[in-house]
Amino acid sequence: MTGGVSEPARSQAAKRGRDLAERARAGERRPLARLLTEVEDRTPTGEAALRILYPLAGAAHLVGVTGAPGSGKSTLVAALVGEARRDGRRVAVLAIDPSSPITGGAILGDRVRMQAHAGDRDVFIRSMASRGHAGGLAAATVAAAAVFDAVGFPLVFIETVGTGQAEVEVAAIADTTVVVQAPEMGDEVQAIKAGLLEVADLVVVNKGDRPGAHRAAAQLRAMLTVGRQNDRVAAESGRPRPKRPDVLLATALSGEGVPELLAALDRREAARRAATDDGEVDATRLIRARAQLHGILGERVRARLAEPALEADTALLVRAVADHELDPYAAADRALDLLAGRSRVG
Ligand SMILES: Nc1nc2c(ncn2[C@@H]2O[C@H](COP(=O)(O)OP(=O)(O)O)[C@@H](O)[C@H]2O)c(=O)[nH]1
Ligand SMILES: [Mg+2]
Repeated sequence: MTGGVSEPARSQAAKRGRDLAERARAGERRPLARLLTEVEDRTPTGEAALRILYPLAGAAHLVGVTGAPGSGKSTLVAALVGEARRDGRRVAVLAIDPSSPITGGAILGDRVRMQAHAGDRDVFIRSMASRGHAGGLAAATVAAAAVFDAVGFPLVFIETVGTGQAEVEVAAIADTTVVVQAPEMGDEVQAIKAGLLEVADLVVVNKGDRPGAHRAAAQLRAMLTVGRQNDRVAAESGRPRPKRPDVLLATALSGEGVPELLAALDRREAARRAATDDGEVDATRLIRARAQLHGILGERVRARLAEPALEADTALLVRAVADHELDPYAAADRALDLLAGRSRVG
């Protein structure tokens, strides 16, 4: 939207963005909440703030937590937050809610589970609607996580419901992705169907207190071992080697297995750091950067085409597609030509 913003409005937004960023960095919670809204809505203020904050981000460990509804993700995240607080770390939680942004029952439930941390100033819990993001859900999530990162949260949990493709994509942009399974309901099959195991770095079989939990973990381990044998086939066909996650057992309600899970997360993050320090390319962070760039590009293109100079020509292109005089691909190419100043439509 920045394209159509006037100069005074732009400098006003820059000032507000700077102010919010500074106060959030000083630890103020309300400016941080405001900042997240501005960033999520992709306002000029949000953009101004992100421009300041982005260079300060990059240090946090982003942990995606995904899995079927009811598998215990929120309970597990609350337990992980408690564990991380024991060693004094500040923790942020981004809960991506697929239902309505305000009345979502899932989030109401999550609030209850996060209640233990309600009075803790070093824990910040934020929910985000999964629909209606101009640049895409992945881009909005990355932007919000970058804010947490830059204002001093070294650990950020991103909880998504592992049902749709968008949610799977969001899981894939985290540094480490935890897929949560519950022993009932033949969940291991569900995870395969949803493509979840492909993005998993760690699989947690939660509800270890329930019958069948150990067996579910054993089945998953066996299945992933078979997968390992397929790696050679993948390598020979030139496809990237799929992830081969470890399987852990936990009981989020009692906290059993939670310290081990946090330790496993910390080990993975330490290994990732060591690898990048050695000059290895971090593929996940490239995917994350691409999601951001593509999200912003799409938005910038739309904004430019809506500017007075190109508005009429863009309308002609839209009309031509509607009348089936032009296919939408050709129209998109012409629109890009317009942006490059190479041609006019009419
Ligand atoms: N028995 C048992 N129930 C659990 C455990 N963890 C979570 N639950 C319950 O499972 C239900 C769903 O948990 P929730 O964290 O909201 O799942 P989410 O939808 O994946 O976020 C709640 O009633 C929890 O109390 C556990 O370790 N054992
Ligand atoms: Mg939940």
